[in-house]
Amino acid sequence: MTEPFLWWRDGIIYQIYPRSFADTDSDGLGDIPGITARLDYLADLGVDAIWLSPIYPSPDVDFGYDVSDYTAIDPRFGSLDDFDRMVQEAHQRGIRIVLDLVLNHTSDQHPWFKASRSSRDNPYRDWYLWVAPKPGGGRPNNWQSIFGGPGWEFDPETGEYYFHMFAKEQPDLNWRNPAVRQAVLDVVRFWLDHGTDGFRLDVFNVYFKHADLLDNPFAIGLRGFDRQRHIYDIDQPEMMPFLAELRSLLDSCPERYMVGETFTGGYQNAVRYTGADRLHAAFNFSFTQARWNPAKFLREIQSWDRALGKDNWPNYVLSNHDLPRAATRFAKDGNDERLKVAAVLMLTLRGTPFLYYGEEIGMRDISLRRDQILDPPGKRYWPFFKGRDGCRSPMQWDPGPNAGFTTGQPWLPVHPGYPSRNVANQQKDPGSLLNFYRALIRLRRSHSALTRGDFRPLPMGSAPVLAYVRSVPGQSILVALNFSAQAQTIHIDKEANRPDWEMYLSSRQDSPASLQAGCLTLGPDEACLLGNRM
Ligand code: TEU
Repeated sequence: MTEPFLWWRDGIIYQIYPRSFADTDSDGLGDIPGITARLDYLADLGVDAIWLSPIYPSPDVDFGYDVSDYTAIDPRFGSLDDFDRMVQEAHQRGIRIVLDLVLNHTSDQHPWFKASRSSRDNPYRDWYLWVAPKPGGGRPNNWQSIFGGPGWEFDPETGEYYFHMFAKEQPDLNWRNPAVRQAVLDVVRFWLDHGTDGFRLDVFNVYFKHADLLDNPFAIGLRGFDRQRHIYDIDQPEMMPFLAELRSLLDSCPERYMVGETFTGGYQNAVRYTGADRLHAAFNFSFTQARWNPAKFLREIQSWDRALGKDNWPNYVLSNHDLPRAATRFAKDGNDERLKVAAVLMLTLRGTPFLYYGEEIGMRDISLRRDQILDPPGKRYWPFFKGRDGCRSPMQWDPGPNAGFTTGQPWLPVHPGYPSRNVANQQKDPGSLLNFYRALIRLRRSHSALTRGDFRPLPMGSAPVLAYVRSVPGQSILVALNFSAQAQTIHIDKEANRPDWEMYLSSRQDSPASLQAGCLTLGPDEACLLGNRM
């Protein structure tokens, strides 16, 4: 019996960075009514869920990742009523809502922290990590902030340090305090009650710190943060019972989902946090680091698959709000052909694909002058690291002013290439990346081999090609991806012996790959799918 469609396993999750998606009140920031207004676009594209980067009130030191109220909507994004309407409209279109929960730290403007810092005996004091200076007056230990410098900030008013893994305006919560854990579960319940289908947990494996606040040992690395082995400030065992508690809360409602952002560590680390009493998934960021080389992609796919085993479901990410976009990395020449190859890869592997807004039209990062940089680590580390603003520029909807994103002044510049690269233009062009995504997603939806099917890579020798077969009983799909700009002929004798392979989709509409006597000849940068209904 075929299993029914399960949105987070068989579907596609589309990440929206709300302040850059669509602005309806001309303040230059995207908002929730803007997202609601674009749900038809998303439904037409074929996504099954949207993950929204934080929409809670925030002083924006880290652009929403510093939350000052977990159970409200930032007024610049709209109201709770707007949120409820968006959820309802999304659900009517079969689109689920995933919210970003940033629970390792709050904003320093959160009432919890304001109370906590007000005096040593405030009842909220123990909600954060306050520690007295060492006898000589020094910091409690050597822990660092990922955004630069020591992780401890001295508060002269109360004479103690507090810890912050990110900016000093993002104090870390004290997860060992049961009141904090209870408050967090109440937040989750609040959003479940508002119809939220899932959560993305920001840096969840940083929540707990070692109780004795021991110094991290030395490691070789570039930045201060990388010059330590993070054995005492990350990945503490107390996380497991909490994940189980959170999971049982989610499981009390049908088809809820949580995906965690494992901060540092590869698949070994992700795997231990995934399972029936843990997360549904931990992000696989390996494609965000891979070079354009089919062997490297295959190695990552197989390592993750093997490590996750049969019981856990993989996922794939090419871009997000913290990293240069895939188009910037892989298609520097402005040509979208490689992006079609990347699209096929993402949408035909065994695993949940996460698409980042604008990926479907091949949006590239913007480049900013130093005085335009807004992102805290970008300001701190320029020119070695120019920050994360580049991948957060406004969505390019049409060729009109500000790409149709806002009638006001956009909070970040729109990419100068928008008059040609935008949704409206690509909708009209049958050969566009956007129309290719739409066709591919339709094909994926109508073929369970592409979601639930087995994954069997075909041996390619040294050819710069990745080819594999996905199959369920009665249906096989052969995917072939040419990672080079030259035509490639590959031998797929065993597969090709079947008589009725037919071309389902090729990224080269004009001259798709040809299959003759067990040889498949792919054009330059071609991605194609052949189907077989035996
Ligand atoms: O990201 C974790 C994180 O700090 C890295 O991805 C970081 O962006 C990178 O190393 C560059 O320094 C999450 C969020 O995705 C990110 O946007 C937030 O800034 C961060 O947590 C703090 O909430």
